Amino acid sequence: MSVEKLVEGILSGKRRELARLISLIEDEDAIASEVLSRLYKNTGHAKIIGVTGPPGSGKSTLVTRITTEYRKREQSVGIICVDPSSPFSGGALLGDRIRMQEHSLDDEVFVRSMGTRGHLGGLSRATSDAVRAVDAFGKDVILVETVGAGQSEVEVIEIAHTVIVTDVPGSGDDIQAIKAGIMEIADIFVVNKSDLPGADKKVTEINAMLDTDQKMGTWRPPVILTNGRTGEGITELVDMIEEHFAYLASSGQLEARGLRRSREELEQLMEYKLTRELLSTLRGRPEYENAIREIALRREDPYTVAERLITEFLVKCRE
Ligand SMILES: Nc1nc2c(ncn2[C@@H]2O[C@H](COP(=O)(O)OP(=O)(O)O)[C@@H](O)[C@H]2O)c(=O)[nH]1
Ligand SMILES: [Mg+2]
Repeated sequence: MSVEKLVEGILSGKRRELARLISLIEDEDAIASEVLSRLYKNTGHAKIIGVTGPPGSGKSTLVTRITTEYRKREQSVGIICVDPSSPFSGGALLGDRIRMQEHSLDDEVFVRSMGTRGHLGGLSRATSDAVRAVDAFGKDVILVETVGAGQSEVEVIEIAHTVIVTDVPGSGDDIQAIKAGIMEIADIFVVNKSDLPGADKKVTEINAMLDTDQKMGTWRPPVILTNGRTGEGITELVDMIEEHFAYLASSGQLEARGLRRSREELEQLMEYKLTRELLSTLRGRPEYENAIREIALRREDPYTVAERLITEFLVKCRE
């Protein structure tokens, strides 16, 4: 499929072309960057919501429920799922699959799970590119589901405007897990499975933890009780997402965030391309290979050589 056809297809709302682009993104195909570069000006309209938390805490169920609520509010929805254990990627319980089907017939909902092949760093890059593709496609809201565990999930979640961290009643150890890094990224806490014993206790625990948080800004993350099975608390949750977005806009953080992300992305791309460019011109050159030998023989040191090579490169660039 040509770049032209993909760009036009996506901008005119063709799901097949969007699905194709996401596959190209996953394969790190060069065409994907070309298409994304063409689509960039059409992005930046979607509200991006990250949902993270331990496996089995009800993320996929909540994502489905949130989608239903946004459809009621006449917003179109995209779902990107980075949870390998997710119903969207096949590990479904029958009930979840049936619930998702209601959306699979809805043209205003696009669901896609990301393959877990490749490196996790690559996965987070691929996820943000996929979100960008869905954004250009024109979805009003994009939900990104990831398992809350390592650093890569934290990175993935950085693309979201609003981060929802899910938890369930019981298991006091969870609180420790949350403290270890997920805590700081939460804009909204959800205690799901409110039908299970200990739900109120969990809410109190999280609130107590928030009380001791020194680094908290002007937004105190609310803790919301939900029941994924009945849908209780979902209206309140979506109201809170909207409130958080309005807060970001009115506090100037939305704009600041946009600038920060643009800078990070540009600098990451330049770093990558510059390094690749520099190394491809140096590798194989006798003086370069010789310098490496000299370093190994302790007749040169890598600090000085790196400094010299970069200075030489920059001087050449300025000529
Ligand atoms: N009892 C109870 N079970 C729930 C609730 N929400 C979701 N579940 C169930 O919890 C299981 C895991 O849910 P899932 O959405 O797949 O969790 P995920 O791994 O975080 O995406 C499924 O069997 C759901 O039906 C809830 O509010 N109460
Ligand atoms: Mg899931």
